[in-house]
Amino acid sequence: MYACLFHHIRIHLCLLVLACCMAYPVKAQWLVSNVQHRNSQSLNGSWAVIVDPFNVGENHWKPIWKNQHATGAHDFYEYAFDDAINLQVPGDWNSQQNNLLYYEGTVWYKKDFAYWPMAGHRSFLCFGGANYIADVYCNGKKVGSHEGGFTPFQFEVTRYLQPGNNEVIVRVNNQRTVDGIPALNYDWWNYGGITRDVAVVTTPNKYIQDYFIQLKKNDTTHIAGWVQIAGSTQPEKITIQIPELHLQYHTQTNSAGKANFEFEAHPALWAPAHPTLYQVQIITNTDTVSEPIGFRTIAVKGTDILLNGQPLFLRGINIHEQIPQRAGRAYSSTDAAMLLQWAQQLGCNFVRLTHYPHNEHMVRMADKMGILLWEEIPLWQGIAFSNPVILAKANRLLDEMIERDKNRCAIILWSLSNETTPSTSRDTTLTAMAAHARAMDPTRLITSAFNHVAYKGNTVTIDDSLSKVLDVVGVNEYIGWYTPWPAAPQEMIWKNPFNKPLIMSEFGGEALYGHHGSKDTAGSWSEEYQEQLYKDQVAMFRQIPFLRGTAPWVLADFRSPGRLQPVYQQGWNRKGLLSDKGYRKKAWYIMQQFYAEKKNKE
Ligand code: GCB
Repeated sequence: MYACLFHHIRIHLCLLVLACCMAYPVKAQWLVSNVQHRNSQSLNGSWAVIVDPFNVGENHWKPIWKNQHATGAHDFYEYAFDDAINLQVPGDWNSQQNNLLYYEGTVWYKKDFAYWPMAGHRSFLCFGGANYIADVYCNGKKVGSHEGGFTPFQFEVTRYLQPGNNEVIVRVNNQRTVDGIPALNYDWWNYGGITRDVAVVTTPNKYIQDYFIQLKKNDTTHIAGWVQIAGSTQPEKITIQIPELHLQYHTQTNSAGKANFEFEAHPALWAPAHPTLYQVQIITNTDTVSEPIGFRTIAVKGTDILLNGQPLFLRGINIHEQIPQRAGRAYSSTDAAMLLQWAQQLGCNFVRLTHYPHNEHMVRMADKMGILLWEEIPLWQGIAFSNPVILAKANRLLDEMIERDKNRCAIILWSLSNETTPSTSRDTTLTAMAAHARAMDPTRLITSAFNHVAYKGNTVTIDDSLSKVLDVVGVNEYIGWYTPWPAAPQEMIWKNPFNKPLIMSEFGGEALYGHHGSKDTAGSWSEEYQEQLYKDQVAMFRQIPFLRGTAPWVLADFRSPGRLQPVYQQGWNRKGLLSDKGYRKKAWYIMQQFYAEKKNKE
């Protein structure tokens, strides 16, 4: 009986520890930037998985992460990776197994790999992303945890790896939580799993950990930034080279391993029409890294957005990280090329990556293709702002997004949030986040998408007071869909007391591709209604003097569990300009024409 009681207490203790771990996961540190161009071994491919709906694998008296095998006659284990099913990584589990389509819970992943540690070197396990909480074990030891489904995380595993066979086990749990970011309810599929690339990166003991290399704010003739070396307290020589520009700059780190720099340079400026990238090399005595980097400035003047000092209109579109035809998460550079080519076919020079940082392929592809980006963290409606843990989590997500993408010239806007309801705790949190993002990256613009505007007769006033902490105001409006037209579109008047550029960051309505009906009835779910809505929106846009960009909601239909209309939606949000097979709806052509006109005026 005592044994039983003891076992019971032990289970409860384990559950308590588990609850604490899940509520306060260890902050994974940013250890290696530019993972794609390092000496690395990919762990992508087939991983063995155990689906654990009641999350018993951790508190089990023989935990799954130990991956033990029966030896004695009375020995047995109620799990086995050896006979388990496999899932592809990167990839969500929902689209790979029919019975996991709606699954929200724990899945254990295991990968075996051969690795030969090199003397005088360090090893890092680098995950591009796993939704939502990941606990990582290497050869039977816990190496760390991470919370957040859309940002990278890394752990040093030098002391855990051994020559020859190695094993990594990851528990991924995608249960929604009240203090999560995003929280309990959101309008996209809760794709779970190790959704992005995994690699082991090998570096020398003293290595180039991170760097920030961009044009100085408002200055097209100086490159400025910093390089951080890990593993050294002695001054280390650093060379920054851009061979194509015949540039070679030498400097030295301080006792904290950091070197700040600024030097003259005359690069061809990166812009959508000529997305020039230069191979930039950073060289120390022990390490070298290199990657393509573009140079441009971005600024705001009154209600204008200036790219390289020139005003521009952002011909945008919202994109979810989903391949509609596959009904699953996008994860590769081929996926990124397809989504961004669609955007270019629409006439876009700008994409809002909704509602979370997309995989790194997307951002690097935008650099190459010349597409400006808005990148945001998934602080989406319904966030528990009164809980102080939210600010800490949100700042950490901002860190992880900015750490990964700060050298990508395509990104011009960091977005803090989407459709948050004004309150004291919301205002304090977003204000602190804006300051945090600016301290991390003083070169880019800060924005947020708000939906609180005041309607009076034919006048719409931007009235979210938080607009004052932003550089560019984003407004999501669904006039013609969730909000009836208060007046004829061409008679609508927009007022902006903040004297800042406005991006209409969302607008649109639903239509089932191939379904035809009344252009006057929203409930017809018809292409004709959606087409008319876009005509009306465009008519209204022409009357807004401070409008500097538009981004329809959304490029393609996407899966969403809350879209329950059994005939027209069937679990899909149908606001796409493209169908779930990638076919163009009538509204596509309205936007395409508007963008062609805008482009002609450039
Ligand atoms: C919004 C949200 C977006 C939704 C969209 C909709 O305002 O920002 O995430 O998917 O509306 O379709 O309702």
